[in-house]
Amino acid sequence: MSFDDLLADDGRVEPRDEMPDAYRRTLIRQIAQHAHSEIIGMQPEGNWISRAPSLRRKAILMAKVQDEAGHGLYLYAAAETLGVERADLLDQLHTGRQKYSSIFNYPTLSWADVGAIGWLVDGAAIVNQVPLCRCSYGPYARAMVRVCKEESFHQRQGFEILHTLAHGTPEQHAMAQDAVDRYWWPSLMMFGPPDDSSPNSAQSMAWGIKRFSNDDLRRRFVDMTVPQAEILGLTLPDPDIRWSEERGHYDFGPIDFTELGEVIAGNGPCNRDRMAHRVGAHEAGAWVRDAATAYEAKRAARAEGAA
Ligand code: BYC
Repeated sequence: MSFDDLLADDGRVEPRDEMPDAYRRTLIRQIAQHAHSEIIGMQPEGNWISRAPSLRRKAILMAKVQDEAGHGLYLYAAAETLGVERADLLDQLHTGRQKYSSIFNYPTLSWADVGAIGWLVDGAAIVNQVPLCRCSYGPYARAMVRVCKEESFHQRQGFEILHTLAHGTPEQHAMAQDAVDRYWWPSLMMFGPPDDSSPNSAQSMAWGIKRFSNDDLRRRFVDMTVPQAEILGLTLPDPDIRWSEERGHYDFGPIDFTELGEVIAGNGPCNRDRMAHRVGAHEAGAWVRDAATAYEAKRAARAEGAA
């Protein structure tokens, strides 16, 4: 079946199928940036592993951060089915030629931030990623199924942390509120620029890579989150949020997209630290990659000798 027929039939494009170069390039860009976001996303939460308030919290957080590494792994593997090398993708991340999500350039100042990331950031990730389970490219769509299951656990652990704090002492409640105040707007920015200034959306939707626009997903996230904030007993830092009977959605106030532009351009609060840490970790891990390569060469030589 031709590429166009396959898309018209809502079929899945597989690695060996013919596909336009621009489709391949768009997928490599999006999947690689998604993978980079997963591994950079380990840093803000990793910051709290040693200071989590109990052994139980520590074990849960370690498992979550480890899950993010796994998500990066599935996604780099999905990108590799398009004919690129993981080492090249990492090089593009390290040299600033590929992006990662803006959200991971904000600091985690208190334990409540771990809760806010789980509730809001993983919540936004789920809203963005559930439709990607139906993405037209098979390996990406299949990777997303497992990622979404794990993200939904992450979102609940964040909600539970915030619920505990919000129902604790006045100081704990204030800490939870402060985290939500700082993470709310950056979470809305995760969905990308508004539709009328999103250069990639129209083509990505025509190809069935994106199933919904940035603004549609952002609206869906707000609709899902407002009632949850009420259950938590926390206030979202937007006085304009109110239910619109007419639209059947919550209205919300204007988003400062100049901030998103600045963060994407490398000028967010933590961009430099995140990249320095990432590049440092990569360099420190060189001996592991060398050892794995040497071991594989030895194993292959042995197998050849035995044959
Ligand atoms: N941050 O035309 P647009 C996670 C870029 S992982 C940075 O709308 P597109 C998690 C965009 O790349 C979260 N850059 O683009 C992990 C484009 O630049 P390029 C990551 C952004 O691709 C660990 C330009 O702006 N999720 O949740 O159609 C722990 C114009 O934008 C951002 C994914 O990657 C941003 N926020 O739509 C916890 C999901 N927004 O590439 C949680 C998959 C836009 O042309 N990706 N840009 O140089 C997507 O769904 C889409 O790529 C986006 C952007 C909706 C993000």
